Amino acid sequence: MAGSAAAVAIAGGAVLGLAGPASAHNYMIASTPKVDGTLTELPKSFEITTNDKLLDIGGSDSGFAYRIVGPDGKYYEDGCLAVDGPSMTTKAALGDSGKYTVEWQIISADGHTVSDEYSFTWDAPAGFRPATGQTKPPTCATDEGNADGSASATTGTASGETDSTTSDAIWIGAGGIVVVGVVVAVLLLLRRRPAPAQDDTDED
Ligand SMILES: [Cu+2]
Repeated sequence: MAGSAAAVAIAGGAVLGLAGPASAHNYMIASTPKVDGTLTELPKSFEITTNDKLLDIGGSDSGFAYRIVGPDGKYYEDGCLAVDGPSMTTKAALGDSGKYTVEWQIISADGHTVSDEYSFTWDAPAGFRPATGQTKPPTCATDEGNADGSASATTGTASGETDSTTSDAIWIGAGGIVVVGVVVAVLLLLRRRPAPAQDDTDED
């Protein structure tokens, strides 16, 4: 259904000589820590911000992933992630200093999956007690008694916004078709009907 709607919108745009609606994927515009940056303090949360709303259907975080991989190849994120508008956050207790990798996956506003990774350097402050990483990506534990509630605060408004964007495109496309239809109809009428004789002219 979305496919045919998009086809209609694109056809409408094409008839009018316009480009079809842009369908770009979300891309990362900011992050904590920064790409190739150095952390000297453990951030409250790790965050990736993209250029557009994330598609978090029903607030389920389905299709999203956020991993903080240590120099030892272990996973340091807590397994819980929160999606809010264009951003995704998670918490991680890092281990020893060294080079870490952030692996992330999000669902774009257009429903497509985008994933990438980047690295940062962890320069632990004096007295930091390194956490123990997991050999497998942890799942969000809700029974450990320290759930911070941020994951459950996730809302699923992105899908609604995307729907309205899609229907905007449909209406724009449909409008184009209607305009073209009217123009064609008028042209046909003008061609089919010879100019009526005006009653007060003397063209003969
Ligand atoms: Cu896409």
